[in-house]
Amino acid sequence: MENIRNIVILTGAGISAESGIDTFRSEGGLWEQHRVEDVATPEGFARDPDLVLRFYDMRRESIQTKQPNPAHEALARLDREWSDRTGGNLLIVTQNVDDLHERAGANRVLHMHGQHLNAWCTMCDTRSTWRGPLIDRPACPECGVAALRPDVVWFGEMPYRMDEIYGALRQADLFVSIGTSGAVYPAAGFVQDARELGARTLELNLEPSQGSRWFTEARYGPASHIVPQWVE
Ligand code: BJW
Repeated sequence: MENIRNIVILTGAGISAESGIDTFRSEGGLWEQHRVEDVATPEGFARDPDLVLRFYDMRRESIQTKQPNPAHEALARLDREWSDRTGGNLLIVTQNVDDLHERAGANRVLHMHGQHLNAWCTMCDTRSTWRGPLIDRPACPECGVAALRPDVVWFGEMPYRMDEIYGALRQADLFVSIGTSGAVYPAAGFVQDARELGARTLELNLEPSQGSRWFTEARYGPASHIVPQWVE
């Protein structure tokens, strides 16, 4: 990684697949089992909150039983060592709502689509750590009103911390995309943004993504092999 100081790494569901967490669009993935309109839009939540809360309660429970894999561990090592080694900055932007990057020991992780282990009170706007089910309409620990929802970003909602992400992309010498299909914007557009801003672009995925033509370099295979190989 010669001449590279600042790196932005985008991760998607593929990095957690080998930890046993379902992806969305692979064969047998979550969107084959559930209708996106029903479980991942604000309209779906307004129509049938119980269905949506059950979907997220099930995933929140399951994710807590999963462990980081060698891909998360390799990125965490890179994250811990990068600034000492180079004086540069590294930011992991994840679309994933699991906490496997953090549990592997990564420090700089930005969850642009929210986090399973947070509940968001739509009444007082407080976020609280939440490990149990939400289905029983628990009251917000802050304001006492039963208006909690999973703190995740659904279609039609604004992903989190976009200014910070674009700020990091402007400084990036290298943009790396790992385990994402490139089907969902704005994350799918980061590669073009990074390229226009002068960064090198690298895709690490099981197969070419929808945006694969925008990458200057690519390696294909399971994340648990190709990510540690790239980091070494
Ligand atoms: C492996 C592997 C292994 C497997 N090793 N790899 C028309 C055109 C353009 C945009 C739009 C449009 N109509 C609507 C939009 C906007 C919309 C959108 O993009 N829609 C598309 C479907 C077209 N986007 C939005 O609404 C977003 N908000 C928004 O745009 O606000 C306005 C705005 C504009 C500009 C700037 C700022 C704001 C919000 C999107 C919210 C997405 N939410 C979800 C659910 C989160 C909560 C939850 O977990 O339930 O986020 S949907 C789902 O998709 C989830 C994921 O984060 C996201 C991306 O999925 P990901 O991670 O790529 O997973 P997969 O399954 O798709 O791919 C896995 C990949 O891994 C595959 O390639 C495999 O091959 C690979 N793989 N095993 C390595 N072992």
